[in-house]
Amino acid sequence: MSDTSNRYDINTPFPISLQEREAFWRDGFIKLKHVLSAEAIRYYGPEISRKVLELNTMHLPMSERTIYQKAFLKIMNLWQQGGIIREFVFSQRLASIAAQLLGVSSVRLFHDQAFYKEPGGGYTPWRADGYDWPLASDKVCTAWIPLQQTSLEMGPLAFAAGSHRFVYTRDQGWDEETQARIEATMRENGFRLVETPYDIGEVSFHLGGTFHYARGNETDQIRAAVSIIYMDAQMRLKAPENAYQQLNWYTWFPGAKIGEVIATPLNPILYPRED
Ligand SMILES: O=C(O)CCC(=O)C(=O)O
Repeated sequence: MSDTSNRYDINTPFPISLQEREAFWRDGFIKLKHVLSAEAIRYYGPEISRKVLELNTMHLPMSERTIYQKAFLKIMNLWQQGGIIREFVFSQRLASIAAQLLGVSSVRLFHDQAFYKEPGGGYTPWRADGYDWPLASDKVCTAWIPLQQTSLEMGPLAFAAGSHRFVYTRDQGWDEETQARIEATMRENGFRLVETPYDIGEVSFHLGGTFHYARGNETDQIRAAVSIIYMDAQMRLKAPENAYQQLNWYTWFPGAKIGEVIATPLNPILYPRED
């Protein structure tokens, strides 16, 4: 383990209480303050941002982009860049929180993604990612880690509390009319919208089935965030039920076999650390 991860305290335990675990499974998400220190964000954040902007291939003006392209710049599996970015994604503290919330003894990496919402960037459409994942159980969660204090005006990740067990169609459009319809459906089914700012170092964790969205970035500052998706280390691949699941199998689990534990080189065990 490198010295810098110890210096910035991203590997020490962060105990989750029974109440927090119950709230996570009741609401489908939880927001936790003080998971990372401001120093850690200030140390890892600029290097992640440098890499995201270096790897970004989206240079169209906002007015010429699709709704999805307006929402964010997206770079995937940043951990493969190595160095301190890998160190960040491999944080023991974050992975152990995921394991505690999921109630499993060990978690693997599913994948990571950077979501950079530019100034004037549009809304992140409502979605529940689990529809696209060929996973045999619900023991999978996403840590959403903003790399600055994130006000409402910047577009913090927001959740429909309790929506993780709601069965809905995956094939929703991304236009504003559809967004309003999904939001109304969430409301009608009693799923409270939780849309609140994030303090520096605050991190949310949500289940694959939880509906979430983010409003557009009305500020002149970029809203930088990294998602790390963790799954039970014993997670098995299920037979894909749609084209998205098929694509995600080939992208994130190349070579994994249906019915077997997903353990490709792209899915290292993150907690407990093996080396
Ligand atoms: O950062 C965003 O706007 C979207 C993030 C997201 O959808 C996720 O982490 O699952």
